[in-house]
Amino acid sequence: ARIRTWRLLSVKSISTNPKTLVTDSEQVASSIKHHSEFTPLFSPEKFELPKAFFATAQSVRDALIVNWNATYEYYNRVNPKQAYYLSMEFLQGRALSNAVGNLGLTGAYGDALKSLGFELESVAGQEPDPALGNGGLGRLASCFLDSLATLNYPAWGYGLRYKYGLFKQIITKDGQEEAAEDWLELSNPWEIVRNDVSYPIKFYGKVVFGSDGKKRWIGGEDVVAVAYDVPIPGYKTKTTINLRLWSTKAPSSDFDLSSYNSGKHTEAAEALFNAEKICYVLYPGDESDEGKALRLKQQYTLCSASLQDIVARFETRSGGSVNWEEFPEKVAVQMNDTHPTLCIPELMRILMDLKGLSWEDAWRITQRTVAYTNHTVLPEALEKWSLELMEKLLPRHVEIIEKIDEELVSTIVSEYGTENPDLLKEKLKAMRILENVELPSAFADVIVKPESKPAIAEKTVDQTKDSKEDAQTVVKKEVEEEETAGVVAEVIPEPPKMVRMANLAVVGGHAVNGVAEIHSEIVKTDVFNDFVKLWPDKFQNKTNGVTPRRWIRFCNPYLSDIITNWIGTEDWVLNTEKLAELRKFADDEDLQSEWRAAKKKNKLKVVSLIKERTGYTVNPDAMFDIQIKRIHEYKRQLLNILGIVYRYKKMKEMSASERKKAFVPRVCIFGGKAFATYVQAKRIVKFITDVGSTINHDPEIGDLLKVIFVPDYNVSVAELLIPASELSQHISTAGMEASGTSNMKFSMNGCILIGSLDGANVEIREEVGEENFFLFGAKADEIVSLRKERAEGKFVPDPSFEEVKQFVRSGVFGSNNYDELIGSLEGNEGFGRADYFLVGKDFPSYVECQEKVDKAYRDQKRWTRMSILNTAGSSKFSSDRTIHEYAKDIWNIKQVELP
Ligand code: T68
Repeated sequence: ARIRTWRLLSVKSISTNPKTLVTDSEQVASSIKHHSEFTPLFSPEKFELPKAFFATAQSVRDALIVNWNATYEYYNRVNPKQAYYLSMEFLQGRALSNAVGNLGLTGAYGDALKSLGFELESVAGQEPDPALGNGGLGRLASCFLDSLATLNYPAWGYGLRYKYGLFKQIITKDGQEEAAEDWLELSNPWEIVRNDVSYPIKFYGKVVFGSDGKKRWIGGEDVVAVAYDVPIPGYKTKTTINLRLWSTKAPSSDFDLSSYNSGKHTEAAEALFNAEKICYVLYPGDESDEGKALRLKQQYTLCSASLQDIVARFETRSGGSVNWEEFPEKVAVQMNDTHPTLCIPELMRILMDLKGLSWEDAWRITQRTVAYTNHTVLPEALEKWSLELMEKLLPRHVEIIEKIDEELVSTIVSEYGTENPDLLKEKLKAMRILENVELPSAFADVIVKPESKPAIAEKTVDQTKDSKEDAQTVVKKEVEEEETAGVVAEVIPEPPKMVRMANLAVVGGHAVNGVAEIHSEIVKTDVFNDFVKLWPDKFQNKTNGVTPRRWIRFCNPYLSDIITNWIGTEDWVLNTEKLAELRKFADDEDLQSEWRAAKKKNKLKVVSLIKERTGYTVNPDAMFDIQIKRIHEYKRQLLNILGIVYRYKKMKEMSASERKKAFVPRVCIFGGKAFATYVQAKRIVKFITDVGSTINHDPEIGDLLKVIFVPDYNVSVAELLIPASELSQHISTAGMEASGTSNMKFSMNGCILIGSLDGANVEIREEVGEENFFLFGAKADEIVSLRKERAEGKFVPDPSFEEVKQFVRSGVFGSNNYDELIGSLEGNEGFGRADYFLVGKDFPSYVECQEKVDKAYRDQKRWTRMSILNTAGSSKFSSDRTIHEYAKDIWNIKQVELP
């Protein structure tokens, strides 16, 4: 009925009929003009770029809505099993070029805008980058949506509509500063608010028994989650799926009119603010208790609203007869990392408390429905929540989690028996969901109580929530804690009771997957090894992928045209296996020269970007050497910049002519945000920009070396940099990068990688051929013994490493002596663990490898061949392949093509 009403309305109110796709440029132009007038966001007298963007977007949105409605209507009719991808982050990037590209309307929109006096590219450039994500995990979610739509899989994404994105990064002489990213300031033309789709979300309160003897949760604070839908078009298909983002508001009764009228304006609106602030920012600071509670509220809002919506859809589509056993045959829920793990107790609560199912039935259904993707092996990045906080905020969920924990304890006890109490104790400690919590009473006498002090595990710093302190500070504190413990034992506080979300996700889900082969192996042999012994079949690998639409076809039209011409079809955009056909032309001189010309055009765009964003002028004929990713110690931007410093020192020791002979000119480009409270990462940013200021102004060096930090790295910046890259750096300490996805994007665009044997690098190297990949550094299985050697003082650093540190300390890069930064590589007194990320260990092999890079680059034929073979070997890394694997091995969903 809703669809019928909409059609009637649309015919009356829109000048061009949007029921059929508007495909010719005249109609497109009239639709754009129509929106500039009848969907106004700006005053009528002018028609400038910002207005052109919004009018164009609104016109494209009409087309998307037609397809969205058709898709929704069809799925309602055939009721297929549907996958739901729950993620706290979606890094969508700009939507306009992607949407017109997927609709096959780039030409029509380009011509239409021309007739109105605009260029499509400049209009598209007006769109703010929605920064609803922080890094690879969020971008992966967006690539998956593109593939799901393109491949006609019935699926939706669910996330939160943050009013402000992550943050805008400003680079000053003091390093990184953060400012609010007001991406919704001018409104978001892609979203469709569904005022009729909203759900109550409760917090706090208590659990009571209802008249039926069943438990009920009476909330103490109520908010409402409202749906905002973002249509996700597939490439060359009518299928348009949905990204449903929740925004929170107070129930309408919560505005206190009498307080307001008595002059207490702020108090009157308090409930409104309390509700709305849940969706203000991605990763609100969580140092304070309020901050922690807010983050937990965000996670619960995502889980609760999405599951209420999914359950409601299941009931509607079941018609009059709901059979809950069929729920897992209609619904697959994928949890993107542990952030949506509350899905497990929330689905249990809905099924038991609201739908009346027994514990056993609810548990079986929940387990069959949800699955968990792990994105990190760093122990401190595995999320934990304080039990105390959770008990206050979500009392009913804690009861459910306690029962799941109790059943797990029972499983562990029967698996390991009680004959060896030490072993049993160890396993319980490692595997339980509740940490530092007494055993459930039924098991109290089975073994002794848990230790009062947790063992000090090896720790590093990762990701966002755990990134407040750098590695040394963490260690220093641990040492201090240990010392204190020895002296006055009675002051040791009780260890905090925690809920381990990863353990809950593993226990509650039917599948657990890592995101690259090496990572999934580490997940099995290390992080979740104990669980693998219990449930070996749960564990899988799903190597990440990226969408070839955004990441080559649309961001690199020059190269795409060349590929299409040489392969003879544009099918490769959907069937990336066809890229392999380029192999046979890798030495063809015509292809090689076209290939280089495309690279040059892309480099010229980056020359302008760099000029505009940093003021520096760089030489487009130099090698573009790029490292773009979140700033993190394990990703080792420090290794890269120290390599550059070493190169600079060597240059300075030579005469001008020697220098020219010895080094290939390079523009070394960095981009990435450091989490606002991650001190060491911010030091690294500052150091890179300091090194840049010195080198870039050194007249002896000129075009031979430039160091650029592109501020405010985001998806749109990546879309410019990746096509222009010749060398890219993926140089994490082996075993620490789960997969990486930019490595795939670079390789696809004919960039050669320098990398450690880590994450998806391993598989990329296999696919493109080891001679087309610059490998260096320690292997994952050597890391533990290398760290031990380092800690025991047995490691003798290479003289080159001593030399580069000495050079930094000498003050060439300003008055700062970089004590903390360089100290972290040494394990001096007070600096805790020595060089945890093994920068010093890998430095000589990195420098040597960079020499090989220079040598290879001098031979442009060889280099171009390597470049072509990278693109040719990148077919595995399409997210289409990844999504087919999830669909088959985890979700059990089938493609549904619209008639
Ligand atoms: C990334 N993880 C992995 N995490 O680091 C990367 N974490 O290797 C992998 O390719 C990518 O996931 C996709 O699988 C992240 O991006 C986060 O952003 C994050 C955010 C909050 C808390 C923890």
